Amino acid sequence: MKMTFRWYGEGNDKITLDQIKQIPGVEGVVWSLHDMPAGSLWSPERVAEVEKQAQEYGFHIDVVESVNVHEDIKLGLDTRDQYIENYKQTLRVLAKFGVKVVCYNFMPVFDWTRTNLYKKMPDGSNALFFEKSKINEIDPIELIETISKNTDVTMPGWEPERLANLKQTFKQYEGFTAEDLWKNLQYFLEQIIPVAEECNIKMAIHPDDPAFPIFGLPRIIINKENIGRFLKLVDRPHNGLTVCTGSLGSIDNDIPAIIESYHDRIHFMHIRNVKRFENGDFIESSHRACDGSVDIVEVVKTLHKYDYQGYVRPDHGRHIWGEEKWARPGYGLYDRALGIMYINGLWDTLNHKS
Ligand SMILES: [Mn+2]
Repeated sequence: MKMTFRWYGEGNDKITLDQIKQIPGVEGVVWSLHDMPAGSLWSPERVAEVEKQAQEYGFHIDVVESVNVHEDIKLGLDTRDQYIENYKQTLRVLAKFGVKVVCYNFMPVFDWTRTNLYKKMPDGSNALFFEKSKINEIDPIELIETISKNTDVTMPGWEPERLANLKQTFKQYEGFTAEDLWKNLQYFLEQIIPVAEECNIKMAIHPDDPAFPIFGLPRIIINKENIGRFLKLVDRPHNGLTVCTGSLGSIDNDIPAIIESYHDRIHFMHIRNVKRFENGDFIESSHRACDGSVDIVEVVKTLHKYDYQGYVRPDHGRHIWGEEKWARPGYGLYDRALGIMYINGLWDTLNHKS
């Protein structure tokens, strides 16, 4: 297991590399060029800047999260080929810098979605919360306005330029089915995976968050069965997975069983916990197994059983010790650092021969 930490980049993340360096066991930063719109070509000069910054602290830049997939690719429009071409070219650029894993997702329009970014918990912390009944009532455009008013930082997947033409994008998705999305995903993979193989970059799709359709838009990377179908679309090792325990944990998935079945195709793990409620709501909790609905101990044990050599990062954390005043929602410093220590503690215990 190789421990990493997501970093939004110089000037874009209030958390510094100096702080990340002091979290035990972190070997690399998970990064992206967050200002590059989906479908654009990344330049070597920009990647070199990140590499230089990371190297000063001895961090590798092996994992990119994400190289976003342009909406036209998901929609299967004629214009998709130029964006796929840019995607391939970007992979070739990344390969020159030794990038090993590219995380991406294939969710129509919306990336991860919550109804409240700062839900107060009884202990005084607050966390990302999803209220199912609210999502059924709320107009998506209203939701975006609420989220962007709530925070002065741009969140990945919620970039203003992507969301500016939301009404038009919704129109394009009228009548669009899950099968259409599967077909367009297959088209994308058939183009991309051979280039990924040539570059030795492992593609690692992130599951949909939450793992069910919202606003009438299909979501397909949601459970064990669908992940099995995904892996067969292009049945090659470079077509692999990011297993995000929090996203898959938004519904009653048996995540250790998913790891059992597909461990040889997992290139990246996002480990975090969520607490589900009977009415379908969920809130992000501490990493501890007893604090949420996902058995994180069993997750880590299963990875250990298969001698998992891939990358891991703690995923979203709660906002604690007042950090909601400055931290990007879900991406504060403290709870993610605590999460790392929990994961490291489990891993060290499993490694310990007594
Ligand atoms: Mn995740």
